Amino acid sequence: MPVIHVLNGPNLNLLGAREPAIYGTATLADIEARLRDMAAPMGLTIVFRQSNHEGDLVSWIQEAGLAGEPVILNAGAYTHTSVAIRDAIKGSGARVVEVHLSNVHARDVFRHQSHVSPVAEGVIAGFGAKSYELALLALGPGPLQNEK
Ligand code: CA2
Repeated sequence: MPVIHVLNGPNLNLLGAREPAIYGTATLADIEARLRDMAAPMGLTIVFRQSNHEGDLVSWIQEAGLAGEPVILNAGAYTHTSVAIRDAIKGSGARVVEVHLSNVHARDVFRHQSHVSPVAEGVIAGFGAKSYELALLALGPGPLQNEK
């Protein structure tokens, strides 16, 4: 069964517990369960991971990219700082949809810059947990997939 990696960066393990006004009330476990429910009838397997360590994300992106498996990536704050994550995407040829729960462009100026966006296939931000669902729809099978 085709695999989609869902990779989550620093502090996203706190989802649901703090700052619900910005990030919503869904926990990361809720998001994982929802994606697995959506993926099954699409014939897709989800590998869902979170780490607070940049190197873990670099290794997981390489693993996915070298296997030819696409990635839904919320790199958290590393989005705005990590050249290593950008290089991992570019270097491994990973197909990436960048996601954010919040609309980063409506927030602090330092969140407006992304090292991921220039090497991502697309970006979805601002829809809370639904951002992940939209990313899965973008990558999954469907009548629109080859129209770009
Ligand atoms: O909106 C997003 O998804 C972000 O990637 C979340 C990151 C932030 O640094 C990015 O600019 C935008 C922060 C994730 C931290 O998540 C928390 C959740 C609950 C409580 C505290 C942090």
